[in-house]
Amino acid sequence: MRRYGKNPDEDDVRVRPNRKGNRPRTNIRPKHEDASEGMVLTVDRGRLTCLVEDRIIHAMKARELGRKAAVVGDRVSIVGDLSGDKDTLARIVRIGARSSVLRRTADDDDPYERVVVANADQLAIVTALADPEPRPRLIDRCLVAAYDGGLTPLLVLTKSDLASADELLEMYGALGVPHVVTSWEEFGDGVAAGLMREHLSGRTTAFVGHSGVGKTTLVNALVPEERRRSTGHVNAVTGRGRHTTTSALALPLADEKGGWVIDTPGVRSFGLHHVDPSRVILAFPDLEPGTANCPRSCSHNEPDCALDAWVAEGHADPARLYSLRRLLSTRERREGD
Ligand SMILES: Nc1nc2c(ncn2[C@@H]2O[C@H](COP(=O)(O)OP(=O)(O)OP(=O)(O)O)[C@@H](O)[C@H]2O)c(=O)[nH]1
Ligand SMILES: [Mg+2]
Ligand SMILES: [Zn+2]
Repeated sequence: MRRYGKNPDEDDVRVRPNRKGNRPRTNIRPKHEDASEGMVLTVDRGRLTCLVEDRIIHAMKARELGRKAAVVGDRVSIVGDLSGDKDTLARIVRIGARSSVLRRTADDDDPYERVVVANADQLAIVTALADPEPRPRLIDRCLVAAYDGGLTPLLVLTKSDLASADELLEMYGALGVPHVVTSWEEFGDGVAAGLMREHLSGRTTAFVGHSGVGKTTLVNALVPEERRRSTGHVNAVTGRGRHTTTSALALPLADEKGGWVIDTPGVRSFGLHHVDPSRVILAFPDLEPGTANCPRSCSHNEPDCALDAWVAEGHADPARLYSLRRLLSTRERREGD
């Protein structure tokens, strides 16, 4: 407590806030009232491509944003040259509040989390039925990330021309995750495309999965070529000559209800360091009431968990608890298992 005010430093500390009052910090900064609103379509090493009205604009983050990164799907405020002309670079001065965030860490021990996509409402978890072989552990991890991030999962099983979907569908039946089984043959006559539109129209869907499962093939079938070209979509070619996606990209669906699909680069793993089990359980409204008697900070995957008794009393389907536990335990197992 200051009694005599002899210390000039201390005086300074006390006086300074009074002079400026309690106004929020944003009032001190430039207001950018003239800023335009846009959406981030892709990010490539600090360069962002944004959609402002119907123009594609190149932009970079303004310094005042500090460390906060804008990601694909972000709604942003942009100032500067918004002509979209070649060699122009506008500045992103604000990142809007996000309705959802899809996060991942490189692995489970890695405290550094990355936001992959913002404001998506659906996560399409893409798995090939063969080539590459399905990896249920990765599906489980993506499901957990979806539930944790507030996205509705959609299971997309591709390459049904190569193998049957029965086994996987049985495995995920109890979870009640909506699913689509596709192959490029079906895409040709529009059957799967129609099905996809049923799930995709009017929503923003991020496509994730292992490399080579067919995410880009699907997205390309869903978005007319001229729309893709207008966003300057480029795929890099890997050493083996295959096209692989190198950065996330949002593309507008040609649908009267609107909607976006977001293609992302293939992932080998989906680290879940950031996940909070209490958020995951919210995706299981039939089980959630049964956690009322759980010990504090219960992992719902331990001997004292009250869910066992709840299910034994007949309040919920045991297969649902089994599925929840399988998801929660993905964090305790190594990914390749
Ligand atoms: N047999 C079969 N092959 C397919 C099908 N869909 C895609 N492919 C092939 O699978 C390979 C990978 O497809 P992509 O769409 O590039 O896969 P991706 O998931 O985008 O891969 P990354 O960008 O590396 O993450 C390509 O050679 C496609 O031609 C399908 O339905 N059946
Ligand atoms: Mg791809
Ligand atoms: Zn519990």
